[in-house]
Amino acid sequence: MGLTVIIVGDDPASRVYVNSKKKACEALGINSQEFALPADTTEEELLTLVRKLNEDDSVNGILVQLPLPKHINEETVINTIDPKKDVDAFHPQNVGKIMIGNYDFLPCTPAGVMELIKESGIDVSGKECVVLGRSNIVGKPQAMLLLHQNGTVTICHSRTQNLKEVTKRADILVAAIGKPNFVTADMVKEGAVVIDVGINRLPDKTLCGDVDFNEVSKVAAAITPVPGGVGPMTIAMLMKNTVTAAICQNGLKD
Ligand code: L34
Repeated sequence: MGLTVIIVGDDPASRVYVNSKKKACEALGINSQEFALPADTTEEELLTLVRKLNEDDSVNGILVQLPLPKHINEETVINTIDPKKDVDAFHPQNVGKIMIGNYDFLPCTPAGVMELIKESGIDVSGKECVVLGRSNIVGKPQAMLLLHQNGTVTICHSRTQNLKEVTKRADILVAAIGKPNFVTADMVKEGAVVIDVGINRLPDKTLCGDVDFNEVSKVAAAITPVPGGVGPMTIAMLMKNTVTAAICQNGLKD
């Protein structure tokens, strides 16, 4: 079985994440290969590579690390990946399946958040869940996964009015907006579960989440740190999806 990761250009953060993905594969005995393409790769060149990998039976999973350079249309690239090899679950066919609730893959970051919630013994059913951020990669699918677990879900975004009133209602608050220390203690209900998806690099190169950890941890019942919280879970869920892809492609699924 195997995971193929494509990275275009030399974004340092992407390099770190891709290296972690390769290391996780090694640790688990999953074959992996990497295509590191120069930043001036054309969209057509990238699409040609993806099509070739779609046809290659030794490749079970294809992951094109985002973001891509501006001249490449991410949607076109995602749409070209064979949905059966789409271990990110970004292809519209997989997104649609998730919406319906009958899916093979879940997107890695939201799936990692759900795993953290489950493993912490937190029951989502009937709870007020507030998701900050509405990206296709995290916010929207996160809301759907919380809904599947019978949460009462609200999605907040840059146009949300009275944001603090909404976040204060949350029993489970997931922050995925990409703004350092945006969520402050006055926005969080006493005893809430706070999950920080943000990975922001400060000018001094340190990492920080979307949540002011030091202050919010005083009011939250449970909170994830950055680093060492959701990020590693994203990688773990990618490994799971890669195994699922191999099982499905080899007709081993029961
Ligand atoms: N196609 N692009 C595609 N799939 C993905 O699932 C991703 N993502 C996001 C960016 N682009 C992608 C990731 O892999 C974000 N992401 C990711 C993966 C791992 C980590 C963070 C983001 C991670 O391991 N973070 C460490 C810190 C790493 C560091 O030092 O920078 C942590 O402990 O949070």
